Amino acid sequence: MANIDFKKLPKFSQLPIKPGAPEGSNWGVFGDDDQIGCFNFLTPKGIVEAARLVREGKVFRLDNPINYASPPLGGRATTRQSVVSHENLGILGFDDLLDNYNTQEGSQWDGLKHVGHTRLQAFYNGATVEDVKQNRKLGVENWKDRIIGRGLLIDVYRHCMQTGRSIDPLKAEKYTVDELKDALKVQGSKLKPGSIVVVRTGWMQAYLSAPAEVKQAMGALENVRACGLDASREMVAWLWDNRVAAIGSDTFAVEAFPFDFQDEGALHIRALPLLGLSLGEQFYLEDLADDCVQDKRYEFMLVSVPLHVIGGYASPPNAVAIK
Ligand code: UVW
Repeated sequence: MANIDFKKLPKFSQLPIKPGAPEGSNWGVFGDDDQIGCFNFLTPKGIVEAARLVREGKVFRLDNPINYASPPLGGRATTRQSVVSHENLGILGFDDLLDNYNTQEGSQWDGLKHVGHTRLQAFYNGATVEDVKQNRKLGVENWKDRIIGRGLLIDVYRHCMQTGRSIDPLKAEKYTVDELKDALKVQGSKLKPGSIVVVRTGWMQAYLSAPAEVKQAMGALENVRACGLDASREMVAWLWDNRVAAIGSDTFAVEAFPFDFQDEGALHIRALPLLGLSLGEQFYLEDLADDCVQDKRYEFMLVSVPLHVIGGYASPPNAVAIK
C-alpha cells in the first residue's frame, strides 16, 4: 500500500489515458497490472487520519446477518446452517457448517470480477474473461487488507424527506448527483479524497418493514424494485474526481433497480469494469445514520475485512464504522 498524490491523477474528463482503452475508463492509471482500482485511494496516511476520527469508541456493524433476506433477493441461494457435533468423540464441542453460501446473498461488495463489459468482453484494467475464470486476476483476495479508511455517510433519504421530495424506496426512483451534493451540504460534510462513501437511500428500512408477501416476491429478480443512484456520466465523474474509493449503500444494487445489464450507461458497467470502483449493496446503515444525525458527525473510521477467498467474485463486507 502506497501513499498517493491525488492532485496528479487525471480528471474524469481526461480519461482514458491509455491508448485504446474504452471511453470513461481509468485503465492504466494505477499501472497495467493493477488489481484493486479505486481502493488505491486508501493509503497509509488515510488510515492514520481515519483513526483520528475515533473519539468515543462507538461501533456500528454495517452488514446484515447472513440470511437476513428470506428468501434472498433476486434468486440468490439461501444459506443452509447446520451444526457439526463432536459429542460422539466425547468432546462437548460443535462446529458450524454453512452450506450453499453465495457471497452475494445479502450485504456485499461487488468484486471487480463480478461484472464485466459485455461488448468489450473485458473486466477492469482490460482483464480478459479467461483471466477472470482462471483466477488469474481481480479476485477479492487482492482486498484482504485494503478496505480501511475514512468512511462518510450521505443520508440522502433523510435529506429528501426533509425537503419534501417524497420517495418510495421500493420503487426504482433515482437520486441525482445534485441531491447527494445538497445532502452533504446540509450535513456539513466534505467529500475528501480517499473516502469510502456509504449512501443511505431508505431502501433497507422500507424492505425490513415490508409485508412478508413483498419480501417473498422480491426473491425473484424480475420482481425486485429498489431506489438508488442515478447512473449518469455526471455521477461517475463526480465519484472519480473526488477520488471516492468505493461506494456502498443500503439498497439492492447501489443504482436504481431494475436496470439493464446490456446498457453501457448502467452504474454496474461504468463503475466495475471501467473504473475499478466497487459497489457495496444491502448495507445496514440505520443505527449509524441515527447516530450521525444526533452528533452531527457523518465521518468515521471504516474497517471492512472481506473474505480471504482466492479468486472470489464478491464478498460480504464484514464492515464496521467506528466513531
Ligand atoms: C444486481 O443488480 C443483480 O446486483 P448485483 O449483481 O451487483 O448484486
